[in-house]
Amino acid sequence: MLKAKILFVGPCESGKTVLANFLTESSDITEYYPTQGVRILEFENPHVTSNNKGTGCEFELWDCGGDPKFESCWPALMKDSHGVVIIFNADTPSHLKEIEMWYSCFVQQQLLQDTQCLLIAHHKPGSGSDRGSLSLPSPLNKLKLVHSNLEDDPEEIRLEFIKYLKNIVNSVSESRDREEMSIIT
Ligand SMILES: Nc1nc2c(ncn2[C@@H]2O[C@H](COP(=O)(O)OP(=O)(O)OP(=O)(O)O)[C@@H](O)[C@H]2O)c(=O)[nH]1
Ligand SMILES: [Mg+2]
Repeated sequence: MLKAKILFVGPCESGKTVLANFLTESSDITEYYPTQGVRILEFENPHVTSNNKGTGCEFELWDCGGDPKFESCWPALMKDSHGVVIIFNADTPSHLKEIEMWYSCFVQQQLLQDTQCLLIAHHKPGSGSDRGSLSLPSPLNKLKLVHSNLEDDPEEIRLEFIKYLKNIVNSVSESRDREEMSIIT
């Protein structure tokens, strides 16, 4: 069975833990407890199988704490990751600056492809649900950006996340195929 490791990173209190729990059907929304370092959630998704063999994939979702005091843990978090999801609040101006740092550190320096990265603009209840005005600076504007609003349309982010998982599984299984080929040639 294929295995894939996916990180949830981004500024504090942006909704990483809430989304991680929702997408893995782990638990409901509670009051805010800052994630201390990391929390690892294991899950499988019946809609996501590796393309040619039809077998499933075991995912590890690493829900990382956004506080910079955990910076010394980052190398351990990034190691051998296959995907990075950056979660932020579009209505918090400081987040736009912060996500450039998360992208540079967790995607560019890890030499991950942009297709292995997903930006989620999370809309908390009561925050502006305006989507049109969000324009991201380069190089973030090349990335896939999706919106999540668990109150208005929870299925939208569920479906987008499944699409993203399928891309990740394809890239993991392609790199495994290449590895197999390189051994016999
Ligand atoms: N009702 C509701 N509350 C939300 C939603 N998203 C975030 N919140 C609230 O915002 C708080 C912070 O969200 P978290 O997901 O814990 O934030 P985080 O990004 O994991 O923060 P760190 O772990 O400190 O990096 C939650 O505890 C909720 O109270 C949402 O979609 N609906
Ligand atoms: Mg958290």
